[in-house]
Amino acid sequence: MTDCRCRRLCLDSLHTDLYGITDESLSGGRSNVDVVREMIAAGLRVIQYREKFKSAREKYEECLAIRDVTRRAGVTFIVNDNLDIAVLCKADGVHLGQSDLPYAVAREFVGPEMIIGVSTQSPSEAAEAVAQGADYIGVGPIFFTATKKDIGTPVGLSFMKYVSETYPDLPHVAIGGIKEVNLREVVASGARCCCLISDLLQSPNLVEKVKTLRQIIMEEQEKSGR
Ligand code: TZP
Ligand code: MG
Repeated sequence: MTDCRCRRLCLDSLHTDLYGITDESLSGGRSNVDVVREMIAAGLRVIQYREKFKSAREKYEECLAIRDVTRRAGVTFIVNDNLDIAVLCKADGVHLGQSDLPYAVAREFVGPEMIIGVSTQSPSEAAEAVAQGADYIGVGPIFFTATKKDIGTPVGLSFMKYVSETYPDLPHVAIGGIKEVNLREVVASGARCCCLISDLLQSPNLVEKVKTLRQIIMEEQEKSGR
């Protein structure tokens, strides 16, 4: 059993503007734990551990440390791919791609409390994720990105618009090739929550960068009357 923070609190935290994801290969020598501390200092409410180049042991140990700092800060902690590590480190949630274990199997494994997010790239994948009970969906890759190697064709802004109009109350995370320079168009297409992995991790000052991104999101949401 996990002792993840109250499911209700975690679900509420998904209605946020920026979703943080780690990637040590893009972090300029900082550890994932250091980056998580910076994300917390910047005020992010949801942070996902995503690490493609480490052993299960290393990932487990990092997740334990990240669980500790996120719990103290009251920040929702999600683990990408690894259900076992998510449960063992008592994360608040897991994130599943389309080639990870199916939602129903994952739910059986992690239990009823944990948040489960599912990546989607098409209306049919979104409909399936929603029907199965996903707590939030990933929407993307919106644009081309070099950060994730196994992506198909970018889905573009039209899919973001489709998701925001079809599932207005379902938390989502727009992802893939989003940067400060194109963030306005993503938000104008209906995105309420965005993830910018490389642009955030490679910025010289993460805390200042988050302030800038939040300002852009707020301005664009105001323009579209949200
Ligand atoms: N899922 C879809 S695209 C992507 C993931 C994890 C990578 C996004 O990285 P970036 O650097 O924000 O383009
Ligand atoms: Mg995955």
